[in-house]
Amino acid sequence: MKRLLLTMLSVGLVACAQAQSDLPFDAQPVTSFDEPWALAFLPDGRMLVTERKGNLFIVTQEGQKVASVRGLPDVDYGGQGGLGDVVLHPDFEDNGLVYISYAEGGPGGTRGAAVMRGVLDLSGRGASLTDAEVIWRQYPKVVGFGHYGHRMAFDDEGYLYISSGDRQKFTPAQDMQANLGKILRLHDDGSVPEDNPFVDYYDEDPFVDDEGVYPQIWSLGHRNPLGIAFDLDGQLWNIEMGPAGGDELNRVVRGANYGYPIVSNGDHYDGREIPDHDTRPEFSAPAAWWTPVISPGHLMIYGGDLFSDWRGNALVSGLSSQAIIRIALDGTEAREVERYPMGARIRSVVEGPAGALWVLEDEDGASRGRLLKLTPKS
Ligand SMILES: [Ca+2]
Repeated sequence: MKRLLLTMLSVGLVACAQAQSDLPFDAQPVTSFDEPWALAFLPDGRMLVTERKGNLFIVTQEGQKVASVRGLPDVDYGGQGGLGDVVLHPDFEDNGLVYISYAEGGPGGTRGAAVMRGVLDLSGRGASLTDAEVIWRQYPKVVGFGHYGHRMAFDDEGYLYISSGDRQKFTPAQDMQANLGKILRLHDDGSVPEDNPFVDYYDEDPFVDDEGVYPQIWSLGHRNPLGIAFDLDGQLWNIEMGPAGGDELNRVVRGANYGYPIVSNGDHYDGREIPDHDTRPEFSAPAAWWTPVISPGHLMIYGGDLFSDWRGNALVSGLSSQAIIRIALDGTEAREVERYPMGARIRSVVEGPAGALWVLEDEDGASRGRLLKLTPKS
């Protein structure tokens, strides 16, 4: 409730400062979805769009849903769970590989995120995911419906990064025997690169064996990292929901520990204090943080020419803040420069062909799950 009140206050202030007519873009509604979550462009200019209940659509830029992709896994829909992210393999045009993330059920009412890849077969009627295989899973599976994280991004060398939330269990973010509350780095088939920072961790800790998930870990101490993206220099950033206050944008460094739940610039929802980052300099502090929160749903870095002033900026999708937040990145520094009120919870913003921005609204209350196309105001 505290978060809600603070957010309503901040939205009100922003809305007063900048009326809709002042937005630097036109927002054209294209179509709408049932609880959409992620969007990725195919080389032919069409889009893949996920819906949380388990649908993956192929959609034209005019908004026509030309196919619902078959061959998807059963997803554990509920709470924050369901079908999540979708990304293409960097060599998609040769291998047709598509990666999806989703929540799956386990024994005893447990759940966890998983990543499946398969070949997108567009040759027949409709579309299907063939030769599908699960290449990664959250470990351990736990009860509860929140903080899956499960965003994905490939770097220029073809390594796959996965953000993994703490599943609202706090301590796993610091537990090297769990891959919760981490960012993982994998080969495209889910295997572990030998140069990952913690592959030899069992030499350092007598209480772990050499069968654990720690070789996957690239960075730790994350809460619910809902966006990961590489900037134009190839540096990885992540955005994550803080607890009551303290949403974070982190410059993600190999082997770094971002301190959650030991430190946070927010505090627990029940009012208990979490020491701020500046009390424990051994943990990496965020490059930018927000109280009142913005409730980030996704992160992208703009690389296009259409919004030419925004090149190299980060764009954060704001859920409770109902805004797109533009952030200037400068080496290790990050600074919010502008906030665009959208009048709906924003789940994802993606750069499309020719530099237009494609926005997925969340579907919750007055937010209607629309797909919008943003172009500079003419
Ligand atoms: Ca704090």
